[in-house]
Amino acid sequence: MEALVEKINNYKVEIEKEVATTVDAVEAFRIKYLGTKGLLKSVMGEMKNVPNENKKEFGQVLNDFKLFVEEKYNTLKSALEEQDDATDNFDWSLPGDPIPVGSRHPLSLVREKIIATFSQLGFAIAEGPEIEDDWHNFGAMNLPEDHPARDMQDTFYVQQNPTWLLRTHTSSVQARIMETQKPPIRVICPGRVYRNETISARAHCFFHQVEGLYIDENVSFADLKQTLYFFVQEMFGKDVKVRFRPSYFPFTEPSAEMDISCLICEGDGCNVCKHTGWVEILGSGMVHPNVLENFGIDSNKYTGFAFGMGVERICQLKYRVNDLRLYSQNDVRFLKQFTSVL
Ligand code: 2NM
Repeated sequence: MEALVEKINNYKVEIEKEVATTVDAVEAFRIKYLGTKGLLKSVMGEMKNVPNENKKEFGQVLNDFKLFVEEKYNTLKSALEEQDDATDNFDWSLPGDPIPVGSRHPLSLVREKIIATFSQLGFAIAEGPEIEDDWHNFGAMNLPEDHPARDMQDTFYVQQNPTWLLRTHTSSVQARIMETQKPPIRVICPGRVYRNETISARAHCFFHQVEGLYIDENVSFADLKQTLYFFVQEMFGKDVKVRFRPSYFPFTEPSAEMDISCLICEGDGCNVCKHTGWVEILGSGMVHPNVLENFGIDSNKYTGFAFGMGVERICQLKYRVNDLRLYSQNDVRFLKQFTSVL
């Protein structure tokens, strides 16, 4: 027992003198003293040769020794790390870690392009609340009380207060503009809108719109056509053709839907245009006199045109995105494909 303790003390003196200034040397120290076949293990093995009455005392000596070796190892290791920081084992000529730049969301790109185009024509940009009341979303827009869009099946109502709803179009923003401003009014309203639909490739419970409104004296259907023609040329190029088809909206009279010549088959007929050579891109019309009068705008003095388009729809035609769900799934493999300039 005495001899063993002395041997351990000698080891301590030896170990204290050890130096290790490289990663390899520190690792060699660990293997030599703390490894599975190292000195500590073999000294521990001496326990079986110690008489029972001394086992407790020797146990303490062993424990001290173990702590001593571990402490020495930690000291060597942290000295090495400090030295590493200070002396530059680092190869500064290595290339840097690339920082991913990211890219704009395709809907943002298209929305910004729409905004930029109408800005050129002097349209202001307005935003408004996504939670609306019946008046701004429906009543002021000339929708009768029994219009199916007002149905719970089609519109999300706020449970705590069913006089509130999630806007179904951004016309509600235009309602707020007409409420607070006098003609001339020239504004576009981008924003998210909500409709109660079962989610699929072709429908979602929300989508994005840009609606436009222009009210002044002598605003005509010709102004509407030329404005929207300018827009599609900016968005899809000078070669695109347009056509207007009569349609119906409660808030416009007359109303028209605008088609553009199919960019995918150039009019020859394909799946996207359902072999008609034309694809629908937006709805429009002359603002209904009832809508103007709802805001105290004299419909004998003023006329206006309005239009509404789905950003997803434009994006689908521009980028051939065939599943609406891709826009909100945040899959980087999808998102990173879009260039940041439109
Ligand atoms: C559309 C189609 C046609 C529209 C009308 C108005 C307002 F405020 F003047 F009444 N805002 N937006 C409108 C007209 C929207 O979306 C397909």
